[in-house]
Amino acid sequence: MQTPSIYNAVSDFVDRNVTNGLADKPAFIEGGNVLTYGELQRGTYQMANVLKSLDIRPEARIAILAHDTVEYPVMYWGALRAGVVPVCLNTLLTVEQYDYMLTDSRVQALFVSASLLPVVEPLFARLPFLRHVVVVGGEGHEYADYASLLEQAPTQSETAQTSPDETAFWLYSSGSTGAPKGVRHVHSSPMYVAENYGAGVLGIQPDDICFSAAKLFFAYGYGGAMAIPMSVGATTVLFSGRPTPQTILETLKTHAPTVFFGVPTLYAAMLADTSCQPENSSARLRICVSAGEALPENVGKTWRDRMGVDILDGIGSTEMLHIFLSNRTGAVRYGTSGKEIPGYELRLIDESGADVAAGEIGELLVKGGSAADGYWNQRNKSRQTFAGEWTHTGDKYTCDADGFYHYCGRTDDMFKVSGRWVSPFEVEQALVAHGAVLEAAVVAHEDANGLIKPKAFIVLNADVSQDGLFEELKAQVKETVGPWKYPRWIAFVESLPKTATGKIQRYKLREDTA
Ligand code: 3UK
Repeated sequence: MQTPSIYNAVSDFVDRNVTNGLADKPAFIEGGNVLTYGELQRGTYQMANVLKSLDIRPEARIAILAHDTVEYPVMYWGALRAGVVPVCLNTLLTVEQYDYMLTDSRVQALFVSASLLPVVEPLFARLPFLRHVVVVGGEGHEYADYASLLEQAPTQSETAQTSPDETAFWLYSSGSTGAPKGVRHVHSSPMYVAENYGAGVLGIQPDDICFSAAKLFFAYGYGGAMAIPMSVGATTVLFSGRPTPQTILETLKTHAPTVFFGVPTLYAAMLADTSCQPENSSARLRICVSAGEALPENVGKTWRDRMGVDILDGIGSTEMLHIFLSNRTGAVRYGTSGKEIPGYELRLIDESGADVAAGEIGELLVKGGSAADGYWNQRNKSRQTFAGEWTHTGDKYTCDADGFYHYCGRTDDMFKVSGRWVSPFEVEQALVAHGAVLEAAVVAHEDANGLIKPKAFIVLNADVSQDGLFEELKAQVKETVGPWKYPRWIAFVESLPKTATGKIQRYKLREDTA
C-alpha cells in the first residue's frame, strides 16, 4: 500500500512564499499595520503552539469571531498549521445566532475581537464544550489576551500532516431562510479557487494588491482577500471598519489596490455618491469584481463609464467556496453572470432532473474541486445539495446561444401570475433600471380575490419625489419584461431587510405583507 497523501494548505499559502524569497514582502496591510509573509509565517508557528498549550488537538474546532485586522490571517493559518479547524464566524450576528453556531460546532476555544466580546459573553457559561476564550485587542477583561499568548509561544512548531481531503475550516452558510449550516471545506479547496478563478479569470500576479469590501468571514472575502492573493505572494489591504461608499473610497485612494471585490449594493451606493470619481479612487485599479447577488446591467455600465474599469460579475457560493461562473476581462456582458470558467462544469436541470432544452430556464448545478465536503450534522440537506459530484445551487438560470448565463432568481422565489411565471428578480431589475430607484424587492401578494400578483418594495434615491412614479414604474416593467409582470402595489420604504451578507430577505417582506 502507498502512504496516504499529505497536504496542508498552510505550506502552499504561507511557507512557499517565504521559501520563494518573499519574507519581507507585505502580505497584509490594515491601517498603519503591516504584516509581512515572514511575520505571518512566524505568527502561524506561534498560533499553532498557543493551541497546543491550550490542549486543542488536531481535528478539534475553534471559532474565530474577529474583525478584518492583521491578526485574522495569523489565527486562521496558524490553526491550519496545527491541524485544528477554524470556524470563521460572521461578525454581524445576534446572540441567538452565535448560540446556535457555537453549540452546533462544539468549538473548544473562541478567538474573539474585544469589541465583539459583549455580544457572545452571556453564552460562555452554557457552552459545555468551550474551554478557552482568547480576546484579540482591548483590555480590562478577565480572559486570555491573544497578543501575550502569541508573544510567549515558541516560533517553531510542526506542521500537521493533513490530507488534501481533510476538513480545513468551516464557514456557516448565510441561507436567507432556515437555520445556518456548517459548511466543511477541505485543505485542497482554497488552491483550487486560486488556480481556477484567481489565476484563470483574474490573472492574479505577485505585484497585485487586493482589497475586498466583503469581510474575511464571508467566503467571497476569504477568496478575494486571502486565498487568491496569498496563492501568488501578492498583497492584501484589509479594512476593519464598516464598508460605506466613503470608507471604501478612502481605502481605494490611500492604498491603490489593483483588484477590488465589492457587492452590487455597494457599487450602486458608491455611484450615487458624486465624489465617487476616478481621481478619488485607486490609481492602479485594473479589475473590479462583483458577487453575492446579480449586478444590475446599468450599475455595471455606469461604473465602467465613470470609473474606466469593468466590473466582472460572477456567481459563487459558500458551498463552492468561491466563484465558478463569471464574466471575463475583454468579454464582459453586463446583465449576465458570464460563462462557465475552466475547472468547473455547469448544468441546468428541470424539476425531473433532466437537462433543460437550449434557452430554457433551469436550476443551476455545478461540479468542481472546491465543493465542500458537506454540511455538519445535516445529512439530508447534505445529500440534497451535494448530489454526488454535482452541487445544487438553488438558483435559476437560462443559458443563451453564446454560452452566457442569465440569472432568473432563486428556485423558491418564483411565482405565477395568470398562469405565467414571474421571476421577482427580473421585475426588480426592470425597476432599478429607473433613475429614481436605488433598490427594489418584489414578492407575491394576494389581491382581494385571493389571486397572486407582484408587489414591489422600493428604496428611492435621495431627494427623489414619489409623484407620478407608480405609473412610470408600472409602465417601465410592462415594456421591458412583460405586461403581466408589473407591480400592482408599490411600497416606498427606507431600507430592505437583508441577511448579514447583504441578500434581500424576501420571506420577511412576504410575511410583513401577508
Ligand atoms: C447568490 C448570486 C446572482 C446566489 C459568494 C462569491 O454569495 C456568495 O455565497 P453565499 O453562500 O450565497 C450564494 C448565493 O448568492 N449569488 C451570489 N453571486 C451571485 N446571484 N449573481 C451573482 N453574481 O443565489 C447564490 O446561490 O452567501 C459569492 C464568492 C463566494 C461566495 N460564497
